[in-house]
Amino acid sequence: MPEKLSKTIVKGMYKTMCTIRRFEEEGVRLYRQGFIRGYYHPYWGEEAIAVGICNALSEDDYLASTHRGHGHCIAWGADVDRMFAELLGKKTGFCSGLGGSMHIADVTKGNLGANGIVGSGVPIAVGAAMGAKIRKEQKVATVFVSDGGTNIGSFSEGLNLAAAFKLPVLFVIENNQYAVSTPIEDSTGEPLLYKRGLGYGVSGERVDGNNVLEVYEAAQKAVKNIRSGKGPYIIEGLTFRQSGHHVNDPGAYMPEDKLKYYLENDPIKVCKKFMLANEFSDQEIEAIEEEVKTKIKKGIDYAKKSEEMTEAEFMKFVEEY
Ligand SMILES: Cc1ncc(C[n+]2csc(CCOP(=O)(O)OP(=O)(O)O)c2C)c(N)n1
Repeated sequence: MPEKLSKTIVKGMYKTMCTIRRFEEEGVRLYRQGFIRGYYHPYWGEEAIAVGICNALSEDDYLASTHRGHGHCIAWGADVDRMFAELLGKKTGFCSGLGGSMHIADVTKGNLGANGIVGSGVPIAVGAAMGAKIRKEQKVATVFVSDGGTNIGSFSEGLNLAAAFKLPVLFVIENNQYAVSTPIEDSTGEPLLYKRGLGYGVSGERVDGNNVLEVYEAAQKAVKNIRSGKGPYIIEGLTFRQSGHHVNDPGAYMPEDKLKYYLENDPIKVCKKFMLANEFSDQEIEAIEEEVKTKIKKGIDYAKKSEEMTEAEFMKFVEEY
């Protein structure tokens, strides 16, 4: 094991990545079986970014997420029982089943929410960071945004404000190379998206978004600098959306060779290869995967057995808010 890493950390990161993957596989199955309404945007294939970043953060920090946010919430430590319950519209879910797949939030734990409005996590995180700075708290607000989200005005405005006030914000660009059916090369003249920050005085870097250890190392360094008052930073993780935009999009416009490359370099495969070369046995890895399977099964059972809100309970929310 390389000096800077411990076996426990690697095991934890692998377990969380497997949890996200299984959550999505089973979530999509539940969607297709008619248990989940609305849209479903799977995070599979991008696990290394959420997990590498969140492992470098602390429980007191803030998270702002996207419409593809299940992985961010799980990496942040959200209970999968309550996440499945939210997806199934049950009152035991994080938002009593009223938010669904795109709006999982737990403000009591600093998770300021996934969000269906592209780019909207940016002002939320920047605002949270400003609050932390005013209160003299050492918190970091992390916002995940995908390549399409970097073209939204709030991204530029947020970068500018964060830079001007040296706010503790970590901007994480998940460059999965597609915004619905638009490939990245059709939406920007500068493929290195972290460079968007340079005009505002915000530095950044691109890392291999399919390599959890690389993401984790960059995040550790960035978080340390941000916490010490050096202001915002951008980490761009290059990855690939492994299927269509949402469950009902076959993604036929995605080039097969590119997809094949990224499936072969899938973040879970990459991490497993590292583990087998560094002190882990097949049996140890299988044991982690079995533990995850059991946890996910328990989560689905919990969600299915949970109740939906009654009409009277639902109306109370409408009247109160
Ligand atoms: C402000 C806004 N514009 C348009 C949409 C419709 N929409 C939903 S997801 C999406 C694409 C987002 O692409 P990207 O930010 O790259 O995220 P990805 O789906 O690749 O994770 C669009 C255009 C929206 N939800 N919000």
